[in-house]
Amino acid sequence: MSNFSLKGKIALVTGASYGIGFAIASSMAEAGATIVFNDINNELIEKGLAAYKEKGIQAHGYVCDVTNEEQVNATVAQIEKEVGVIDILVNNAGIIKRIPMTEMSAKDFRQVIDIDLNGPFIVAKAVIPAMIKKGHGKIINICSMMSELGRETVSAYAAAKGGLKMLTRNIASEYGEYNIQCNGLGPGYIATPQTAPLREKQADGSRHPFDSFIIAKTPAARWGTPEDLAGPAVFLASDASNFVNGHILYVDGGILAYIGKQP
Ligand code: NAP
Ligand code: GCO
Repeated sequence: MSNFSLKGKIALVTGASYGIGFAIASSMAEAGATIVFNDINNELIEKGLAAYKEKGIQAHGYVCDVTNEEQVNATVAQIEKEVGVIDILVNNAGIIKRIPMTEMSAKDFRQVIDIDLNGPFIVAKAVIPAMIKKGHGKIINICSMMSELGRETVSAYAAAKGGLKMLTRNIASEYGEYNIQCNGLGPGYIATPQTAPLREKQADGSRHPFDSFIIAKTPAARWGTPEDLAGPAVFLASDASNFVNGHILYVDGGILAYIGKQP
């Protein structure tokens, strides 16, 4: 179907030198888009560029911290000059800190909110004006199971991802009339460096208890892979989703549908 094609589109995927962002950007390139990504230092950009090249993708990489509004504005202006106007933005850059709430400093809490919630606000704000002028735009915010659920140690992350769900709905509400669709993509538990500590083998070689817990809590009975997000991301970036706005598409192997196994 031609309306799933991203041919001629320019996609900016934040924090996409590896992990979920890299897989999403690679799938968008496969669908025909030109890929632009950023990360926080040159080493990551070089690593990312090499990984894209290995897949036959000619990506454009920029050093830019999504929490720095001046840097983001300058980078978006540079991308518009060097590559073109951004048609698709994927707010993927994010961090997590797993600390019990009563032991967490306000500084750590703020840092998570800054990267995971203020970052998407700052980058979306920078790209929307040109999208309005161009007459269309797609913004995909990478949400989480924690946009809906809580669990011990992730208060800041859950607050940020819950906020990102509502920022998604608000961007859709505020800019839908300009033919801008803003949707969320909510990955379940995906095997990436971010979740590696939750999958570390125990000293006796057995599974980490959290690893076993996730397998039991997921009807698909496995962790997701970054590639599981590829098709849904291309859908939300393409004309096939032009009347889908303010929606959060959970790609979680069924976690949110499931009450869990009886112990
Ligand atoms: P990851 O492996 O840690 O990758 C995140 C990327 O964002 C890294 O390249 C990171 O760079 C970059 N980044 C961090 N802070 C940044 C900043 N201020 N400016 C620009 N880039 C920055 O994480 P992932 O698992 O692929 O996750 C990607 C997104 O999906 C995140 O928003 C995450 O919350 C979300 N998510 C992940 C899962 C999961 O199970 N893995 C599930 C749901 C949602 P550094 O290497 O320097 O940190
Ligand atoms: C955690 C996890 C998560 C996931 C993800 C779930 O510690 O519970 O890291 O929160 O990475 O966002 O969708």
